[in-house]
Amino acid sequence: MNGTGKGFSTRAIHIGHDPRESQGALNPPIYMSSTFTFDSAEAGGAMFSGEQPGHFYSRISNPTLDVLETRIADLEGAEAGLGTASGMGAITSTLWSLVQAGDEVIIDKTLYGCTFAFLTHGLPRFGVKVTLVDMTNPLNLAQVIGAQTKVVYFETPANPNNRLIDIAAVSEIAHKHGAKVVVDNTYATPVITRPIEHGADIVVHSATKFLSGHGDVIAGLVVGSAEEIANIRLVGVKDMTGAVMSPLTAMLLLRGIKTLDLRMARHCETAAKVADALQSHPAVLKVSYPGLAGFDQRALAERQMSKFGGMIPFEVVGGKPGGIAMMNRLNLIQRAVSLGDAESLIQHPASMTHSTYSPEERAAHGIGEGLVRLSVGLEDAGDIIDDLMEALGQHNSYAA
Ligand code: 4LM
Repeated sequence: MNGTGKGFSTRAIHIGHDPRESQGALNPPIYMSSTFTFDSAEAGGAMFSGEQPGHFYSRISNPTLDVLETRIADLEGAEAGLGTASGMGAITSTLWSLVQAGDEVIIDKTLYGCTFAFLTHGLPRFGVKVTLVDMTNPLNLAQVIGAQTKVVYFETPANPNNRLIDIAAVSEIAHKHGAKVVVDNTYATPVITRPIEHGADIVVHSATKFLSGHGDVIAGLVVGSAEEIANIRLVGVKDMTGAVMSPLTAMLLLRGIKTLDLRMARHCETAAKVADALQSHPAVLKVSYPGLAGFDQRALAERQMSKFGGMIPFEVVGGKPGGIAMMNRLNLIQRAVSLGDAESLIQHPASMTHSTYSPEERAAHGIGEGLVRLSVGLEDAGDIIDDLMEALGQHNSYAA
């Protein structure tokens, strides 16, 4: 199907697969094949040298992944896409392709815990300088960026506290200095924000989350220019990480993405109701949801996001013990890391997803010890709110 002029859901369902090319199969076949045969030894050589297109080994490309990669690139407004074994596979394969010893990467202060660990503990071991900047004010970036800077990296909204970064403002500064902008769009998904339209060069995803939507895969995706994606495929994934996505995972992601628009609408609609209910509860100190009138970066949220997401970080009276006790009283909402699933999930970043930060780093980066993070699922809003209100209603022992 030619996607020109077609809406997001139509493209999410059709782009990249023509049933007539697969014996009429409505869904693309799952090519569970590690290797592909050559018509002749010469043809094999020509594929290896890049002179002849075609699949020859699934660490490099696979027809089922082709469909997914075409689809996510289209939805993000990019030229090309790449599937990886996990979100961390997407992030590490991208950075290993873009930097070498002596280069600098500038990162925002708030990132998913393992991304933070890779960037601040991993890359510097190989001679890459990593500089942390509070990019909520893009002028902070302008003050430190230099000729050594090859990559500017951030999440928006950031995990776990929903800080937002102005993609257009940061990209303008980065490009003036010849640096590439890499944005982790896991939280927003292309339904809410398409970073490339705002000036970013490369978008990475933990597709494990909203894109899959069903908690049944670990997967990652990268999109960008055809040239960048070829580089990340042939250097990052093929040689540096080997973080290849399985064709079965690609199929499950294609299934998830068909309903992405519908699911995001519901996640966001319910999250707005839940954020409102939490905010009015006396045992809740702070709710950081971009859809709330009192959200710190409300103007940027309205400019950069078409909806406000399914993630709600909040703090209850009583700090960490108060938050943990409240989590333990929940019955419907599941205590688990990850996000974007049909099931509502709750976790405590300081002891779980962000335990890779030291307490001092968490304090400096706006990740409170008492913060709990709710991923609002697809259950009925009233049931999610009832569960929270019941857990919070018994919160008197922590009242100030
Ligand atoms: C979590 N997150 O927060 P894989 N980028 C972002 C993420 O939130 C994550 C990854 C990358 C959580 C996992 C336990 C913004 C993960 C890494 O887990 O490698 O697919 O993605 O709960």
